[in-house]
Amino acid sequence: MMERRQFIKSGMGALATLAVGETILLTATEASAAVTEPLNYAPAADGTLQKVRPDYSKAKSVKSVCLNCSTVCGIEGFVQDGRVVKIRGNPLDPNLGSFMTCAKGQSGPTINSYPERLIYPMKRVGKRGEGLWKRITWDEAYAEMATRIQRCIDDGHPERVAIHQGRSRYESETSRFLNAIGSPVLLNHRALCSSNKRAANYVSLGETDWESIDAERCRYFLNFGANFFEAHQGGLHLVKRVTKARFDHGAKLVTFDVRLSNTAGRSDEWFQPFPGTEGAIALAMAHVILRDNLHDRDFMADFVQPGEKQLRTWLAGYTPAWAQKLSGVPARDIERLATEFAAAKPAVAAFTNRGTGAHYNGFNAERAVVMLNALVGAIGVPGGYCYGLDEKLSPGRYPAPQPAPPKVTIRTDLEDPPEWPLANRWQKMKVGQVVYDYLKQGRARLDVYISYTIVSPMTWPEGRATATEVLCDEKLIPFHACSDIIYSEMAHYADLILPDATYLERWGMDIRNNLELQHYVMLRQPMVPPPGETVSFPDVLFNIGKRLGPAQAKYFAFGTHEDYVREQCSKLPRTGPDGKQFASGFDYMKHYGVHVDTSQPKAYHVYRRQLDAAQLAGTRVDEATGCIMKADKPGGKERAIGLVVRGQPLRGFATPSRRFEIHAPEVAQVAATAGMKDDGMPAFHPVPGLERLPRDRFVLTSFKWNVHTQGRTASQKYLAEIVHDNPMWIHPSVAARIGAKSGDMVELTTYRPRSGTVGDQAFKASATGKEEVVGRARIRVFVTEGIHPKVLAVSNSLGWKFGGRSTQGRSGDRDALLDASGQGGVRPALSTAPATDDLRNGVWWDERRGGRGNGVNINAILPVNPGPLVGMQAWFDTVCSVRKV
Ligand SMILES: Nc1nc2c(c(=O)[nH]1)N[C@H]1C(S)=C(S)[C@@H](COP(=O)(O)OP(=O)(O)OC[C@H]3O[C@@H](n4cnc5c(=O)[nH]c(N)nc54)[C@H](O)[C@@H]3O)O[C@H]1N2
Ligand SMILES: Nc1nc2c(c(=O)[nH]1)N[C@H]1C(S)=C(S)[C@@H](COP(=O)(O)OP(=O)(O)OC[C@H]3O[C@@H](n4cnc5c(=O)[nH]c(N)nc54)[C@H](O)[C@@H]3O)O[C@H]1N2
Ligand code: SF4
Ligand SMILES: [Mo]
Repeated sequence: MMERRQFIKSGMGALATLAVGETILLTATEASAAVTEPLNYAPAADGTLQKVRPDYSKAKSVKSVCLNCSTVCGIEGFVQDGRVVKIRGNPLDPNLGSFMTCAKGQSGPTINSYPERLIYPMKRVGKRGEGLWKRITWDEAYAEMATRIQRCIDDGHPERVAIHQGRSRYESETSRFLNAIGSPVLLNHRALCSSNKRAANYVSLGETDWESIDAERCRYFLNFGANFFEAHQGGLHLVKRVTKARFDHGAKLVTFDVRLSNTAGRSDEWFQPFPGTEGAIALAMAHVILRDNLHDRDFMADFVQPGEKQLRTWLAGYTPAWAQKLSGVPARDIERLATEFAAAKPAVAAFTNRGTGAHYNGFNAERAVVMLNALVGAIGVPGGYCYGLDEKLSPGRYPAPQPAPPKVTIRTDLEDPPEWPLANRWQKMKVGQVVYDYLKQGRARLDVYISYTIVSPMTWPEGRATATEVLCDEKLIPFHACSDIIYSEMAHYADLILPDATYLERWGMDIRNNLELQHYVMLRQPMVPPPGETVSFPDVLFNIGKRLGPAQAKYFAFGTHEDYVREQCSKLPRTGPDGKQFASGFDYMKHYGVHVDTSQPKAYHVYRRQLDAAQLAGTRVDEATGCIMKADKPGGKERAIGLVVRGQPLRGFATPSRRFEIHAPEVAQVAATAGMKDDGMPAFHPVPGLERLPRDRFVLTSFKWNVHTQGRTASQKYLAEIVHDNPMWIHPSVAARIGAKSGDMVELTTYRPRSGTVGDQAFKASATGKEEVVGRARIRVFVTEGIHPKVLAVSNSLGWKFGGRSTQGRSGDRDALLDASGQGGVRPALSTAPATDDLRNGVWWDERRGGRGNGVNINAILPVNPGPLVGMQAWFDTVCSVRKV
C-alpha cells in the first residue's frame, strides 16, 4: 500500500497538477480538476472569496445556443477577463424571442469553472472501475483509438465500433465519422425519452416527429402529461405563448398529470388520471365529439382516414363511463372537457409529453390524443395543432465538407432490434435501453464503445445493475472511450477519458421546431476557449479520422470542427435583417447567432397546398382512394404524392394514404411481422400489471425538476443549491397506511413487469410468472395531497456517486476528506486553490454536516421495460411496494 501511494497521486484536485505519465487514483468520493474560482467571485488578500460586481458594459458579447436542456434557446453571453460572466436570451431566436432564460440557462457558465472539471485525457491503468488513471497526451489517445478502430475495419467488422450518445446535438458529425468507417451503430437515447411521441406524430401526420402548437392564438389547451412550465423539449417557448394566450384572450389550460407539477398548478383545471389511462380518456372524448356531432365534418371527409362512419362504430364502446372506470376521471368531466374543446375549435390543441408517452401503451395513447385535433379540424390551422417543414440540418441547405462518406447500409440488431419494428421506421430512434442486455446475451459484439453525453449508470433503467455490470465487463466491452466534462459514473467505467469542451466553449449548428412555423437555424460558438487540454468531441472524432487509413482519412482532410461549421453556413445569406453586410454566411451567423428564413409563408395548412404542374406531370388518380399516384422512375414503384379534394390536386399529409391517419394500415402490417396482432387503430391496451393493482401495491413514477436536467446539472452548484435531494412524493392515505410522515425514511421495492396483452412478451418478464423484485431503495418521503393516491413519485437527476463535491453533496477542504490511508481526498500541496474553493464550505447540504444529502438515484431499481412496436421505455409503469423503516 505504501509503495503504491508513492507513485499514485490521490484525489481529483490532484488532477490539475498532474504531469503527463503521472498516475492518479480517483476514488468514489472525489471528482476532478480545479480550474478557477466560481463565477463572479475573486480571492481577497486574506484568501477568502469575495463577490465581485461584474461590469457588463465592458464585457464582450458572443451569441450562441444554450444546451442546459434540449430546448436549445438562442443566447448571448457576456465575456470579461476570459470568463463568461452573464447569459441572457437572444431575442432573434424566433422561439424564445426575448432576453429571458430559465434558471438553468443562467447557471450554464458555472460549469466552465467547476473546480472539478476533467481537463486532461487519461488512460486507465488499474482494473476497470477501480479509478486508477494515468495522464496521457492527446496524440497517445488518438493513436490508441485509431489503432483499435482500424483493426475493426481491417477485420471486416466496422460494426463493432459504436458511438453511444445521450442528448447530443452532433448527429451530423457523429454520423459522418461512423459512415467513414462503415459502422451503422450510432446508439442514442430516444427510446428513453420521447420515441412514442415522435412515432405517433409520424404515423398521424407523416412528416414530423414534433408538433409546433400555434399557442399564441390557441383558445383551449388539453395537456396530457406535459410539464412544460418546468421541463419539456421547448417548454420555455411554449410557456411564453400559452401565458400570452391566457392573458390576451382567456385561453383555457387543462392538465392531466398524476402529480401537482408546476404546470398542473398553473392550469385552470387539473385531473389526476390513474397512470397509463390517458389514451382511454382521449378515446372517450373522441366518442363524445362524434356522438354529439361536434366534429369538423368537412375536414374529416376530406382529409381523415378512416371515414366518419367507421370511426363512429369503432368509438362506440369507448364511453366516458368506461374511461372513468379505468382512469378515475369522472365521466361528466370527460364529457364537459370534450364539449368545451370542440366548442372552441378550430383554435385548439390537444397534446402530450412523457406523462402519456412513457408507458407500455404510450404509442397508441399519444395517437389518440393527436387524433382529437383532427376530429375538430385543428390540424395546421392558426391557433391549432401545427407542424413545421424542413426542421433538420439538411445537407441541401447546410452542406457538409466534401468528399462526404456514403451512408452505411448494413444493419445490426444492436441499432435496429427486430422485436421493435417501428423503432427505426421514420427516424433512427433505436431501443437504447436493451443494448446492454443484447451484449450480455451475445446478440451483438462490440470492440470499441465510444460514449458521449450519456451517463447510463445514472439516467438509464437498471443503471447500477445491468448497465454497470456490462460496462465493467471487459469481455463484453473490450474498450470504452468516454467523452465527458466531469468525472461521471460513465467516465469511471471507461478505459480512456476524453475531456470535452462545454456547450459554451465549442462550435455547432443547431435547429429545432419553430413555434413561429418558419425555418430557422442557430450557431453555437465558443464564448471562451476550452480550458486545460479539453477538446470538443467532434474535433476528437475528426482527429481520430485523420489517423485512419487513406480510405477513411480523406473524409477528414477538411480541417477542424470550426471549418466544418463554416462550410455548413456557406449557403446562408450575407446581408443581415438590419442591412449589415458580411463576408460570409459564417460571419453572419457569428454576428446574429440566428438566421430565420422569412422567404416562405408560415407553415399553416401544409396539407392544403396545391400540387403544381411539375409535380403533377406523369401522375394518375387512383379512383378508389382519390390519391394522386406517381412512379419514382418510368416503370418504377408508384406511391401517393397527393390527394384530389373537391376537384383540387392537393399535397395532403405525407402518410401513405395522404390523409391524417387515425387508421394506419402500415402499423398493422409491421406489427404482424413481429408476431403481434394490431388493427392499425389507436386502441386502448391496459398496462399489464397495473390492472387490479392490489391495495399494497403502487405505481412508481418519476419526473423532472425545473432547475435540473437529467444527468447534466448536478455539477452546477447554483442549481444544486436550489434542489439537491429528491424525497418521494406520497399521498396522505399512503402515509397513513404505512405510518409515515414527511421526512421519514421508507423502503421502496420494485417489481418486474409481466407479459403484455397484444401478443408481445415483456422484454425481461419475470421468468416464473411470479412477482420478481428488481431492487430496493431507502428514501425519505414528502407527504402531499398533490399526488395520485396510487402513485409514488421520485425525481431523476440526483443521487450521484461520482461527479465531484457538488453532485455528490460533499463539502469541505479536499485534504480534510483524506482517510487514514491517504485516499479519498486531495493533499493540500496538490490542490490549486483550496482557500478560494466555493465547494469547500458551500455544499451545505452535505449529510455529514447535518444536511439532507444529494438524493437517491431511482433508476437503480427501475426495470428495463421497452413497450411494444416502438420500444420506448415504459418508465412510468413500475409496480412497487413501500414500508416504513
Ligand atoms: N427515472 C427516470 N430516468 C430518466 C428519465 C425519467 O423521466 N425518469 N428521463 C429520461 C430522458 S427523457 C432522457 S433524455 C435521458 C437522458 O439521459 P442521458 O442520455 O444519460 O443524457 P444526459 O443526462 O443529458 O447526459 C449526462 C452526461 O453527459 C455529461 N455531459 C454534460 N455536458 C456535457 C458536454 O458538454 N460534453 C460531454 N461530453 N458530456 C457532457 C454529463 O456530465 C453526464 O455524464 O434520461 C432518462 N432518464
Ligand atoms: N428542467 C428540465 N427541463 C427539461 C429536462 C430536464 O431534465 N429538466 N429534460 C428535457 C428532456 S430530455 C425531456 S424528454 C423533456 C421532458 O419533458 P416532460 O415530458 O414535460 O417532463 P417529464 O418530467 O418527463 O414528465 C412530464 C410529467 O409527467 C407526469 N407523469 C408521470 N407519470 C404520469 C402518468 O402516468 N400520467 C400522467 N398523465 N402524467 C404522468 C410527471 O409528474 C411530470 O410532471 O424535458 C426537457 N427539458
Ligand atoms: S430552457 Fe433554459 S436550460 Fe433549456 S435551453 Fe432554454 S435557457 Fe437553456
Ligand atoms: Mo428526454
